[in-house]
Amino acid sequence: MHFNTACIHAGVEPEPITGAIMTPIFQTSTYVQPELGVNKGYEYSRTENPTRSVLQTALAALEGGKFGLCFSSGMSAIDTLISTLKSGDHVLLCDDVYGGTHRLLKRVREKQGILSDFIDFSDLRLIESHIRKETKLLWIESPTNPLLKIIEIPKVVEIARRHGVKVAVDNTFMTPYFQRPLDLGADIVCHSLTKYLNGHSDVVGGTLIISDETLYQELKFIQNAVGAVPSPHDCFLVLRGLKTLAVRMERHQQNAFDVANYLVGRKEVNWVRYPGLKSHPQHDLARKQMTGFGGMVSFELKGGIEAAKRFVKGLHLFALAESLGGVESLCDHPAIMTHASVPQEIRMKLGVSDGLIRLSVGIESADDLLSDLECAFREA
Ligand code: P1T
Repeated sequence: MHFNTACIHAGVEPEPITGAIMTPIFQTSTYVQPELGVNKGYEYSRTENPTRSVLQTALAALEGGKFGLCFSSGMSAIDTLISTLKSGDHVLLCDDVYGGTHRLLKRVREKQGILSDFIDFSDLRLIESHIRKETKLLWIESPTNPLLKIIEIPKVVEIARRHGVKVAVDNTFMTPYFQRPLDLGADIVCHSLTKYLNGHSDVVGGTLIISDETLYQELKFIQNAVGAVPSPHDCFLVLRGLKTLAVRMERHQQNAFDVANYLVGRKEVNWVRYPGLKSHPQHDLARKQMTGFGGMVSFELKGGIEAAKRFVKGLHLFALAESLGGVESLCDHPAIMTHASVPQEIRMKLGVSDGLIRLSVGIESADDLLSDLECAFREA
């Protein structure tokens, strides 16, 4: 089945009693058991829910994995994976990650003895030299959030295999439409469903996709034991969002190209980062590893925080808001918004400066988006 067809059909069967073509919202907490010790596959909705089961199957199919598990947020998906580790274990992460991932590792899990280092994964020798015998997991975002660096997933996998370490890829920015990390050798794929997979900015959710049955059973056990599960209604909404994933991603990309090319020509901008631009330092790697470049564009304004304040004030169509991946365009100021939880000295070292702006380019008419940016530059 081609990917576009799978977005609409994978995992979805007509409901057997009525023939309803859309998966119903099984808004129930529990299930009546016909006799003691006998059930119809469902006992309690923290453990299993039919709407969630369909979504989990669909997501696994789109990522080319055997198993999917869904959670109440991207963060709870990440934390469930971290919960497979024990005190003394070590995680090595790429340095430019979502601020919440940094906060979870450094301010929550470190107190419980799970150690972590954040390093530049584009330097493969650095990865090798930071792996220790306690290292259990390598964590990649590619492209990274917010600087859109590309990490060579197969090369990281090669290093991990040599050391018996697992590799997880947060594929939120690309979605399986443009990048399939399991095909590139990764063990685990993670998503914030809140973003492109749902696509309509009306759900917070997360998922983990895996093919190893033992790891799946362990994660499923934690999913039930901890209980950070999504509601049936949210699962329904994500299932609906998935149906248009392919067409949305094409349009996000088309608009992102227009926005990136427009920004390149502005004298108020120091640099523009979009993996589809030839000027992106890892454009060739992006072409090799991904089948497209997504809808996220980052750029640095000359004039720091004051210029940034004036710029965002001048926007009318791009909404000043955290998050990304919805049909509407959003503008984020990482230093003050999404990455405020990353300590300032680390942000500065990475290049998450006060002039940095991250755009989630939506699927509106590109002309309107460019006019909006024009207006903001006039203001700035
Ligand atoms: O927000 P939540 O659904 O819990 O997902 C967390 C998360 C995980 N991974 C990536 C790559 C993310 O970007 C996020 C959330 N990010 C934002 C809210 C943001 O604006 O970047």
